[in-house]
Amino acid sequence: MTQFETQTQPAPQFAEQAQDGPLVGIIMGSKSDLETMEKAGKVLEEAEVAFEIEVMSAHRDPERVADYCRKARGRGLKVIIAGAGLSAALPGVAAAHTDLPVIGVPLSSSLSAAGGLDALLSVVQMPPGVPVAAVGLDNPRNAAHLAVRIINA
Ligand code: AIR
Repeated sequence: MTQFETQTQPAPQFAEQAQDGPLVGIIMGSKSDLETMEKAGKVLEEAEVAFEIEVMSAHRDPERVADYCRKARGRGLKVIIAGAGLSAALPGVAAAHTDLPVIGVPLSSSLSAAGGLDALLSVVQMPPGVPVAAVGLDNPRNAAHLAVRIINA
């Protein structure tokens, strides 16, 4: 099997760091996002990359989001994966409070406008200088694959 036959390779060189703490922070705007966002955790588990998973809303709990993202680098995180639906501000707000790479996951829900296009545009349309790498709608797995690639770069 060549390295291109699988999407994600394990990151054995980080095994020691992984024992000390998470390298990837998975955050999401609501508990209702958890079932979908847990799929990112599964990919990271398979890649043997340590992660943590937390619910925090950019609109309902903005101070918590700011505090988490400001402290992320100091705590040893390398990448933040942020998933949210509707007016999905979480990835952008995260990127405003950290210089770590932020991967946004636009999510659909029963209240979505245009089948989730609201969240997709909210995640993608960041102002210059505050980057968010976006994956497809309801595709946290790709966010995790991308996080592993960033960590292994
Ligand atoms: N959300 C929560 N705070 C800000 C936003 N944009 C999003 C969540 C979820 C959707 O609103 O990410 O996808 C609905 O949340 P809830 O808690 O009402 O189920």
